[in-house]
Amino acid sequence: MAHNSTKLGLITMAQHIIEGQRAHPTATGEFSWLLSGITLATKIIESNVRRAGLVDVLGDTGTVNVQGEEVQKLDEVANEAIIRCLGYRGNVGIVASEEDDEPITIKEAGPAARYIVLFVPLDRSSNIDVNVTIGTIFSILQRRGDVSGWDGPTPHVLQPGLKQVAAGYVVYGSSTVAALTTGNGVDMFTLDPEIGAYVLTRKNVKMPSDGKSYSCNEAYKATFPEGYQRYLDWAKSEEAGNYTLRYIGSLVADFHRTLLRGGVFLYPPTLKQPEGKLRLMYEANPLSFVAEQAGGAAVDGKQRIMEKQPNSLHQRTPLIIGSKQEVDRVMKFMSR
Ligand code: P6P
Repeated sequence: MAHNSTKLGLITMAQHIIEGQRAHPTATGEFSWLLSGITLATKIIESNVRRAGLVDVLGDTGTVNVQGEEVQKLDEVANEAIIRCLGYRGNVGIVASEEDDEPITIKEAGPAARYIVLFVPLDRSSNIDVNVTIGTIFSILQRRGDVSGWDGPTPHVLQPGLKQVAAGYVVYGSSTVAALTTGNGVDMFTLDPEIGAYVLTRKNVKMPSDGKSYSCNEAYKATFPEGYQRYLDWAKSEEAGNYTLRYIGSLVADFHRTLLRGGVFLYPPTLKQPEGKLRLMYEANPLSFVAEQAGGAAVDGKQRIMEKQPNSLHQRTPLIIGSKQEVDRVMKFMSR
């Protein structure tokens, strides 16, 4: 093993993806080129996150986005970084951001328009003001082959999660970690600030099949549908035995912990948001792809998240995601 200071033993994300593509003779380097656009943008985001307070990126911009949320200065920095980095990749035809009302068409047709990238530039960015972990989420689709002509980006964007060709997230925590799936398991990469590269640190990550931990904002429990309330009451009962509650309020951070430690994350329907709060296309779908590739599960209380046919870019969904046994257990309380 080469001495750590030479770092010759390391495998970067780009190397790992290219090696993975060698297993697919039809694959071209363009997919790894696309992903390097995303990782470049997250390095720009990370450098701003790490210097928040030293550079003027804290606080809000005084504007409200399509979600009705106050746009934080870092939201704009992150959104701009991802759109610019993807715009120059030469193979991304459409980008769709949580921050923007409509998808942005970069290229309408041809090989340069092959990929569609949906993303949350900076999830729960308001947590940056109190130094709490935040994250970026991305989902990659391909243009539909069964749509002839061009009637705008929407028909190509509104595809179920099962059509994703890749998905992942970056969690800006005590270290900056990227989790990625291209449909052959989940790998994790840690950003090495000394060389500015994401280095492979966990291969073929598997979510524990169970876990006595639930992650949910119980402040809204009284307005959850009864099945969820029954599950939460059970989890606190002697019969369940020693469940813990862990909730950071950043979806990426709560999911990352659930992926590594097991347990279940729930964001049920509430009185205020009867469809749920989280967005199907660029939050639930990408994290569900990662969860399932790691052996976990993700449902909306009725059906598998990735089978849902989206009707609109920003539509919301209830989300129950985590260890297979824990998701199945929650679902049992739905049907009682
Ligand atoms: P609440 C961020 O706005 C977000 O959508 C997710 O990051 C997080 O899981 C959720 O909100 C938390 O919502 O209602 O508990 O503050």
